[in-house]
This record gives sequence, structure tokens and C-alpha cells, in this order.
Amino acid sequence: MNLKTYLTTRAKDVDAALDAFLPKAKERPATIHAAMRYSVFAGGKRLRPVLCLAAAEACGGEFSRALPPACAVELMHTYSLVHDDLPAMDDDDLRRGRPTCHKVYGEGMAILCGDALLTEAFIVIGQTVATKRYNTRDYITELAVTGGSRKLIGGQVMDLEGEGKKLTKRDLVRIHEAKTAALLMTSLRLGAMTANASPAKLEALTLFGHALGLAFQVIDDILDVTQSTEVLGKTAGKDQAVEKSTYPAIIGLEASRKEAVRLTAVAMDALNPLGKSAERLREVATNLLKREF
Ligand code: GRG
Repeated sequence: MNLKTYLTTRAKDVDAALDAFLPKAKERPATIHAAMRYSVFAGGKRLRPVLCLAAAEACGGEFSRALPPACAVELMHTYSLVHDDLPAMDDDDLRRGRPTCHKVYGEGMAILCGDALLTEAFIVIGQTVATKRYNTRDYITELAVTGGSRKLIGGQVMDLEGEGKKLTKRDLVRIHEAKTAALLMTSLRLGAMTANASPAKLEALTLFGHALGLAFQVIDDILDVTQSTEVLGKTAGKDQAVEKSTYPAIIGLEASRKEAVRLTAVAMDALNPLGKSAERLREVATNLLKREF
């Protein structure tokens, strides 16, 4: 299967599983369920689920066993986007090419929608089948730590507190590690755990996820400057407009491109212990750099 077909197929598998996991749109109270589905099925790339499934495959696991964590990480990701778009946070009107959740359903409902998606992520991760090395508690803890105040939420805190300040590259790396790389890393780790991955393989994927996550955010920062709102599906030039510290703002566009290439190479090196079985993950990393994703 070529990469394009693989990505489309896996995204469809994930969408079908998410559809089965989520409450139906008409289930009462219907507004919250409609809002959850509006946000989840808005056309995201499904990068985190794809990484989860590809990591399971790279470690010799079964795709079906990795589906619950693949859906759980997407639910957590979608919650973070819904909350990030709120007026009290990034205050955005457009996400995944559509009006943001609070624009359609109102602020109160969008807050509850994010809360419900986050809670649903834990219902879903709880359905992951244990292996010899990893039990249900391990999966839940992995996801909870990433969603908590040391990672995702901590990254958002650092981001909020950094507004209007001139951050250093080191500050920026810290924010990106927590806000972006952590969930990518956990997506890979959870997939590998469903395949009963050895500690060495888990470590290799952790290092891969760290470097790939940082590369992904640098590329995202570059695209914010170079692409249109239509292409991005979210408001382009937003970072510059609010004078946010980003890679292009701190080190310039060309140096940012070089940094994305360097980080992708670091990610590739990290996969060496996995040999040929990690070919799909290498393809995904290469394509992220090109952003044909
Ligand atoms: C807890 C409110 C709260 C936030 C946590 C993760 C996060 C912090 C906020 C999300 C917003 C954001 C800009 C995160 C950076 C990572 C990033 C570039 C997300 C976009 O991911 P894509 O491109 O999105 O994979 P799609 O729509 O394709 O899923």
C-alpha cells in the first residue's frame, strides 16, 4: 500500500471507530453530542491516530488492538483544539476549515464539549486490551500524564504566560515539547504498548516522537507564515498578528526550515533499532516535512 492509500484507509478506519465510540448526535442531551461530533468529524488529518496504528504495526502488533488508543488520542487532541480556540485562549473563528465549535454552539457549550471529549478519551482508552507487559492502568496513566499540567495543559500555561514577551529558543522548545510533542509521543507509545513492545523499542519510539513532535510544530509555525487561510483551514498569519514567539519570529524562516530538516533527521535516526518494520513511520515523517499530509 502506498502512503497516500495507507493514510486514507487508516483515517477511514479511525473515523468508523470514533463514530462507533461517540454518543449518537440525537442522544440526549443532543446539543452536546452534536457539538462533539461537529468537532471530531471536521476533517482533521488524524496524524496522532495514524502514528499510534503505525507504531503498533512497527512493533508487530495487531491494528485492531491499537484502535482504541488511536481514537483516544484523537479525542484528547480535538478537546485541546476546541478549548484552544475559545475567546479566553487563542480566540479563533476557524478550525479545520470550518467555524470553531464556540462560533456554532456558543462558548458554554464549547467548554462542555471539550470537557466531554476529554472524558470520552478515558472511556475509550479504558477499552484497550492488556498485553504481557502493559495493563489497562499503564495505558490510562500514559494518556493522563500527557493530558495533565506537566504536558499539554502545562504547555498551554507557558504559552499563555509567554504572550507579549520575547521568548528564547529554549523557552519555545519547552512549550513545544509540552504542547505538541508530548501527545505525538504518547500516540506512538500507546500503539507500541498494544503490541507488547520491548522497553528498547518503546524508548526508540519515544525519542522518535519527541523529535518528530518538535519538527511538526516548527513546520506548523512556518506554514502559519507562508500559507493561506484556505490551505490551512485555520486563520493564517495569526502568530504574527498577535506577535507570538514562534520559530520564524525568533530565528527566521530559513533557519526554521533547516531546524525542521535537522529534527526530522534526528527522528529518523531514533528509528534505527526498529529496522525495516518502521518504514511506514519513516514515510510519515518524510511527508510531514513536505506537509503533503
Ligand atoms: C488544554 C486548552 C488546552 C490546550 C492544550 C495542545 C494544545 C494545548 C492546544 C492545541 C492548539 C495547538 C495550536 C496545538 C499545537 C499543536 C498543533 C499544531 C495542533 C494542530 O494539529 P494538526 O495540524 O490538526 O494535526 P488537525 O486539525 O489536522 O487534527
